[in-house]
Amino acid sequence: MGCDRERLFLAIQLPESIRHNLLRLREEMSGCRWVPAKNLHLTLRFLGDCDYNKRARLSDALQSVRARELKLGLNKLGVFSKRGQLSVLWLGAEQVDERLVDLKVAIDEALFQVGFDKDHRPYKAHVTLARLRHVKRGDIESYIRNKSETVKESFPVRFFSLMRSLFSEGAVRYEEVCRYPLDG
Ligand code: 2AM
Repeated sequence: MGCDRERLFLAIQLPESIRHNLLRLREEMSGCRWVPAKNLHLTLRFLGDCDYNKRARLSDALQSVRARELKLGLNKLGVFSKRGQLSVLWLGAEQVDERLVDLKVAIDEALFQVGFDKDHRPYKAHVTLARLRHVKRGDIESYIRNKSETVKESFPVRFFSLMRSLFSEGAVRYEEVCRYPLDG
């Protein structure tokens, strides 16, 4: 392996059936860019550009993570804003499974042990559905009102994934590098 850098993150991937179900949440909305279905995931930890050394430490740490299988509910829509501007339409859980929090804590602790910084941002478990840079607030508010009752997905999570983010031909693509099983 060379010394090249890779942009990495840890995520729970959504099963194909859920990604398929979520397609019905899409509708034309001026200024809204929907995330391609195959890219939908829930980030556990963004790692950024990692060189060979960092990847080796990462791999050791992730092998040591112990956490239980969990159930991921996806039943709540919301938006994030940045500096007063809408940025993201997200799908998350009304009530987050405690085991998801335990998994996040176990990952952060294992990474800290091998020299990664603490994750300073408060963790908000979510799946990014769309980028909203040019959407009117009223449009997204009425979209959320209309759709909220229709999202009731949930699925068992038996592993988490180390993902690589690639950019080519003007598009972002995610590739699974490795899977880490959770305890049953
Ligand atoms: P987002 O979807 O909410 O933007 C891969 O880029 C994943 O890592 C995305 O799910 C992204 O979250 C998340 N992520 C977290 N922090 C990031 C950052 N500083 N830069 C890019 N992506 C980040």
